[in-house]
Amino acid sequence: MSTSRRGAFIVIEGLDRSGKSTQADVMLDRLNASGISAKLMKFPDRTTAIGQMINAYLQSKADLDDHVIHLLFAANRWELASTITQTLESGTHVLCDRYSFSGIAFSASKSALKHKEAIPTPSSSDIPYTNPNLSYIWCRDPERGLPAPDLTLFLDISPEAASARGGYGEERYEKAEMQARVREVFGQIGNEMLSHNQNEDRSEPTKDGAQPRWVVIDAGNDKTTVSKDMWAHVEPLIAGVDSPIGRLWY
Ligand code: FDM
Ligand code: MG
Repeated sequence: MSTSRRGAFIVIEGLDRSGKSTQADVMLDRLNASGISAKLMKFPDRTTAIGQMINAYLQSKADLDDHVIHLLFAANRWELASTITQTLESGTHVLCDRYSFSGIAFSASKSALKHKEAIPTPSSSDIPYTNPNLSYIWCRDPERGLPAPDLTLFLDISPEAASARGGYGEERYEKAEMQARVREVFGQIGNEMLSHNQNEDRSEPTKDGAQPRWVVIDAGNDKTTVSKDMWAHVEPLIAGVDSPIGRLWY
């Protein structure tokens, strides 16, 4: 890659059991096998002090207020934001297994579950808050300003197909009803990202315009098909990116 180009920031999102981690490994191997420098990251990163608090919460060894755990997930990204930026600027691609979109989707859908209300939407009814607990906007705000992915691959799978892959595990959130809610909020985030893409006034982060920033991949297909579908969107980025690193929701 030429020295003026930075690495691409590629995020893989999706429900539990959609194949994110498997596909991230496949992609990393493929890039490395071609001599392309890429680093794999994952959120939550459970190795930091904040990550250990998140881990205890997910394993039900600790109880935390819903707002607190939401902010810890966001803080876990902020503590690694400079690593992401520096890695990209050094010309290395960053592949990331989950990011801010999981942060919003899981917290906002938890609120919807708890209150048995419709999924909170980023509409005017949100300001002033009609749903003060973990509204979509409240959940999104701590993520504002984080490095923006150049591409997000959303691995879409129905909760039924996901649970047929061997059932959910023991961690918090690994329940069919929650997953169905999470998928709805992910759909809403996708719509918001896509409408943002179509705003012609935006100058960053991709200049060529050909690369949509949020792509839905049918993760119900076999592993090889999913890898191939994902690669078609990643390939245009492997030569590096010219434009500066964007920031989320600015
Ligand atoms: N999760 C993940 C969140 O609730 N918020 C976040 O910001 C992130 C990154 O944590 F249920 C949820 C999603 C999942 C759980 O994730 C653990 P992994 O990928 O299974 O480790
Ligand atoms: Mg999990």
